[in-house]
Amino acid sequence: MAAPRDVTTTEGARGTDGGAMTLSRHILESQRQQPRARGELSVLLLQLAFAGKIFSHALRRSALDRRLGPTGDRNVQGEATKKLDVFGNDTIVEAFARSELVAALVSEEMDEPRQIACGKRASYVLCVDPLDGSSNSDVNGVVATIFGVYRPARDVGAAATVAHVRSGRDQVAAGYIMYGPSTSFVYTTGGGVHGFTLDHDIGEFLLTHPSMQCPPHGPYYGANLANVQDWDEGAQEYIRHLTAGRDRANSLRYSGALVADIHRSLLEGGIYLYPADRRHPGGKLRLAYECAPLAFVLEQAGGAASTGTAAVLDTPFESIHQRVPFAAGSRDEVAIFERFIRERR
Ligand code: AFP
Repeated sequence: MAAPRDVTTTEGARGTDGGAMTLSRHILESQRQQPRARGELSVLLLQLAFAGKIFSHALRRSALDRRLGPTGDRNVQGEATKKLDVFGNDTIVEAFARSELVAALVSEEMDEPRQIACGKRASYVLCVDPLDGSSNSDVNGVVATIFGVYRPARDVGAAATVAHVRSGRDQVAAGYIMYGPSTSFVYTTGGGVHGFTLDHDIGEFLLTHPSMQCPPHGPYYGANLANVQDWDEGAQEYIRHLTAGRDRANSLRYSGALVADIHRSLLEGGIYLYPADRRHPGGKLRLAYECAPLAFVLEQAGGAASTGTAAVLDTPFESIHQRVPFAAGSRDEVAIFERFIRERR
């Protein structure tokens, strides 16, 4: 789906007719280029943006409204759940519970897919990580919502089901909402990657990063180096390659929020790594709602995302909380990482 013609002028984002390029306008202009589109995906994306505005507002007030800290429970991953994890998940569920836009909702915070009663004939399955980087939420760090919109194969008239999602290639849209100094909405529907910034004064996401391109290589790498001794040899060799000699210009940037580190690579080049380790023999990050959506965004921006041995988007789905090793960012950096893995297997 080709992106609508848009330009970013000095006074901000404008359409070619000089009007402000809002997310709504951008999505609808993209839809017009799809003659068979019925508008459901457009409304689904705008509903995600609405949930992002709600969450952005709550995050900014979280300390004031006593929303910080743990709930005392653990999620299906066995991870301690934060109050903001629950709020983020509830916000997404509430945004889609009475809509006919999705047939099922998959979330990091829910053991099983949530079937949406009104979505019996919906074409899409929505997979989300409502709060990526929750370990940052109590320390005013960057967090994000990651989303992947899947259109699984299905019988005519039947509801789309998670069971029929084959891989990340079944996505028709993906992106993230990053809650940092500003709130960004970055998405793709297969026609490039486009970034919007929330103007809190008017409550609109405005185009600030049209047609984002991931540099083929870059100076930054992000990884939890406390685990490096548990990585396989190829991954360890790659880190030694990155840090060998003083003339290397590589700099470590690891924020604790996958999206923040990927967003940096998307804009300035670099690589993010979470290889398998002793605590996570199959990798830590989840395929359906973390790695595959970000892989779609990166590939659409000219970047790459790999498990180390295969493209993330080609990795078959086996379960909704399936984990994979993850190396993603600039395509040249990912290719070098894959070469180290291949040569030392
Ligand atoms: P949380 O959402 O539980 O904080 O996990 C965040 C994350 O999935 C990803 O966003 C980070 O890059 C990575 O895990 C951090 O993992 P480590 O704490 O093991 O480095």
